Amino acid sequence: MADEKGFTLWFTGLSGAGKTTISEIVERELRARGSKVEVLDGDVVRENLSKGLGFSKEDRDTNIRRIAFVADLLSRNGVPVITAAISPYREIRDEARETMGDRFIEVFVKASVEVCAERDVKGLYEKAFKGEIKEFTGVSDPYEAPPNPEIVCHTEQEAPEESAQKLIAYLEERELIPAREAATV
Ligand code: ADX
Repeated sequence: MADEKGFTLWFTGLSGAGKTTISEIVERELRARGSKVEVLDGDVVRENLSKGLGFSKEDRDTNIRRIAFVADLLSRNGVPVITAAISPYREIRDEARETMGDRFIEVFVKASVEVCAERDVKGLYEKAFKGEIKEFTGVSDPYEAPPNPEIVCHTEQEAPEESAQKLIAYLEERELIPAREAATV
């Protein structure tokens, strides 16, 4: 896509809420439209850019500030970015918003601790409830929900595809991506 507009879809939500799943669908859809979108996923970032960081408030803040730094660099150069990290602290998300201004689009991927624990895709909630993992978001560590996100994905009721479609529609609405051309017969 020539002359793409840069923006950052900033996902926030509990582990297991659906951030990675939705981000993958949106990424696929944007790429299918010729976009140079990049994804910064918490689990992946922690394997490289943030390797060695843990889950204290200080380490999480460092992780999120690094993600915001890269998202800002890319998005201000016309590259669409999707970030998918828990990003539990409001103040640090607001810092990212401050830096990126209009380019920052906060997406609350919303599911309760109970539902995420029931899904327990990675088996981490079980360990967290037993106390085998300390400082686990939503169980033994805080999660500060965004008061005014641009978009909320209610993943307890919506399928990931529906959430992704909602995001695509929002981006089209704001003319950050071109509307899909009607299929020709
Ligand atoms: S963040 O708080 O710094 O934004 P991030 O999204 O990068 O977190 O990483 C969260 C992922 O790390 C979770 O999806 C989970 O797989 C794993 N994890 C391991 N320990 C914890 C913990 N104590 N709290 C939350 N997630 C954890």
